[in-house]
Order: sequence, then structure tokens, then C-alpha cells
Amino acid sequence: QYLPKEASFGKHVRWLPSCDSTNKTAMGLAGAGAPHGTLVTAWEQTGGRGRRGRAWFSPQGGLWMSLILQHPIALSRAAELTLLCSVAVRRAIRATCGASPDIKWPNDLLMGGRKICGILAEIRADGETVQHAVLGIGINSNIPATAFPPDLLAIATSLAIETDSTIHNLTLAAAILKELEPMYRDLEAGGAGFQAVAGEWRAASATLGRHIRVQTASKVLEGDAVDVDDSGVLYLRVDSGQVIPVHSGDVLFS
Ligand code: BT5
Repeated sequence: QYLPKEASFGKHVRWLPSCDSTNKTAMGLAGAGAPHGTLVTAWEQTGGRGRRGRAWFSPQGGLWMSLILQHPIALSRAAELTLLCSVAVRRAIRATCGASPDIKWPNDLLMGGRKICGILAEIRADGETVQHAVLGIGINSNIPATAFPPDLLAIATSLAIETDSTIHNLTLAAAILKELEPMYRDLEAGGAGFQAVAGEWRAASATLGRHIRVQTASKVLEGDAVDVDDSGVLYLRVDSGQVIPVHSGDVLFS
């Protein structure tokens, strides 16, 4: 399949047999001027990272990839990166694996309520502009149930388990990049960004319409998840009837 001449996502690929974290490697390369769209991927990560310093289990068989973004975007739009990425990954999984995961705000894809993908966007900002960013995507593709630690198996699953088939990691990665590139171009140009795919996001959301608890940096909020706005802020109707914005946090279903 040919891409337009100006396409840059995946034009340069850094394949690593093993590394601590593809995000960490990619942030270093981004700072050193690696070309926009460079992809860093590894067979396994020994120190895969999630948000807030959490660990990401990354054995061989999964798809662990980090995309370097060098074209600046406004800092006010950085939160859209994760949401756009979740829509792109969901589309790619549907197209290449025939599975339809749910999206859990802000950065998870789930199947049967269990996590198959996590997204970690890291940015380096200068004032109100994101100078470069790394979009880290971890997909449990070919990970058998026996490979998961038991405590993780309670909350995680893999595409291989759910579809009872082997996943072609390369095809999946290429499909993600193909979906993501036009989305990023639009964001870069100051276009609609998340708003353009918000309907698709809502239809796939495992969060909206549910009574949830959200762990924020300072407290746990509880209420009905009513909507997300165009910049990805989640709105929660708490018991008093007040609707409050949640900018970041972990959703705990209740
Ligand atoms: C995330 O964090 O979900 C972001 C994960 C991003 C991983 C990719 S892999 C490529 C790139 N390089 C990196 O170093 N990272 C990125 P968070 O929402 O904080 O979720 C972390 C939590 O998910 C952990 O505390 C575990 O409970 C759970 N978890 C860990 N490994 C998992 C796995 N393989 N599958 C499902 N859940 C997992």
C-alpha cells in the first residue's frame, strides 16, 4: 500500500529487540531531533511505563510502540492526542483483527471490561506550545493467558485471547499510523481535532452514561459520567446535581 508522498508516520522506524521503555527512548530521540513521525518499537520492554509512574507489563508478543511528533501543536490541545489515538487504535483493531474494543476515558481500550491497550502521551512544552511529543501505545496483541501474572489477568486481556487468533503486529502498527496521521495533521493545522471524531468516541465509550468513581490527583469523585467536551474534559454529575469537569484521573467503575 502506498501512502501520499508527504506522509511521515512510520517513514523511519527504530526496531529494538529489548529496551526499558520505548517512550523513554523516543523522548530522548525526539530531543535529539529525530524526524517527525519516527516510530520506536521493541519486542519487549523491561521498564514499560504507564501514567503516574506506574509499570506497564510488556513481554514479547505484544505491540509496544512510540511515535515521535515534532510538528508543534498548541498546549491547550495536547489532551486531544490521547483521545484521537484511542479512536485510531480502535479503528485499526477493527480493520485488522475484526474486534471492537470499548474506549475507557481517557487512555484505555477494553474488551469484555478488561484492558487490551493503554496509551501514554508525553510532551515537552515551551510556553503555550508543545515542542515535541511522544505517543506511546501498548497493545496486548499476542500474549497468551498463561503469560500474564495472575493479578493482571483479572483486569487485562489480549487480542489473541479475545479473537482466538494470531495478530499480525506489523499490519496492526501500520493501520494505526495510517489512521493517526491525518488526525494529527488536522490538529497541527488548528482543525477540529477530537471534535471531528467525538461522535465515534462517544458511541464506543465504556465510560459515558455510567455511574463511576474517578481517582484524581487529590481526591476520589463519584457521579454519573455525562459527556466529554471537544478538548477531552470529562463531565461528572455528582450527587448534589452539580456537573463538574474532570481534566485527568483514573476511572474506577462502581
Ligand atoms: C497506561 O497507563 O495505560 C499507559 C500504557 C502505555 C504503554 C506503552 S507501551 C509503549 C510505550 N512505552 C512505554 O514505556 N509505555 C508506552 P495507566 O493508565 O497508568 O495504566 C497502568 C496500569 O495498567 C497498571 O498499573 C496496571 O494495573 C495495568 N497494566 C500494566 N500492564 C498492563 C498490560 N500489559 N495490559 C493491561 N493492563 C496493564
